[in-house]
Amino acid sequence: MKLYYTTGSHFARKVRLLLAALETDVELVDAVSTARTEPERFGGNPLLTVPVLVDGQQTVLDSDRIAAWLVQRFDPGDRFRVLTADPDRLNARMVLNGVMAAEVELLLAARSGLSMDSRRWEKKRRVIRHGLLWLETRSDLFAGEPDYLDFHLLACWDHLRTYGHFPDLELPLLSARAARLAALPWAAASAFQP
Ligand SMILES: N[C@@H](CCC(=O)N[C@@H](CS)C(=O)NCC(=O)O)C(=O)O
Repeated sequence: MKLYYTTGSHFARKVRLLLAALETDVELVDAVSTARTEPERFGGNPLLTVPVLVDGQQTVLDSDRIAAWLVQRFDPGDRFRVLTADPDRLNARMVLNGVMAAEVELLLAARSGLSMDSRRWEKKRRVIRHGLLWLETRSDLFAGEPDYLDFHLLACWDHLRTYGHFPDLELPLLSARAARLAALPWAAASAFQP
């Protein structure tokens, strides 16, 4: 089984955290730069994004679909609630995915040499801000044993901190949860390497 990823990808990190939690090995294939434009770099993904899982003859695109695939194969009891249908947990995942996507746009726009003062980028910065504030008011969702929603939080949180997009906000409840997650023994292996 191969996972196409980059060391800086937070969408890939969610999957790597799940793999670590499931104690499941995978061969990591580093796409190196998401600026590349050959699908082969991305496990054949025509959308030119990571993560991509190749499991035998089966290719699985998109982090959450990869997570669902892994759980169906390796964790039928779904210990990390990947397959939950709870609308509040799914909304929170959606918001974390949206915050991560907004940050990708900011990072890649800056790396592409685009002017960063356009209203479009200001909106992306607002998405990050509003998203984190929205999550802080729902921090009761982040409680008990860590699950796949927490993997979203850790991947998103660390990435914003590492790449300098963390907004100037007080988020004490999320912050405490993120610190607890970062201390998990298997979290360090997938830490970002900017
Ligand atoms: N919905 C996708 C998003 C994947 C994604 O945007 N990955 C980023 C890296 S974190 C990427 O490869 N971006 C390349 C690009 O947008 O050109 C998922 O969950 O896997």
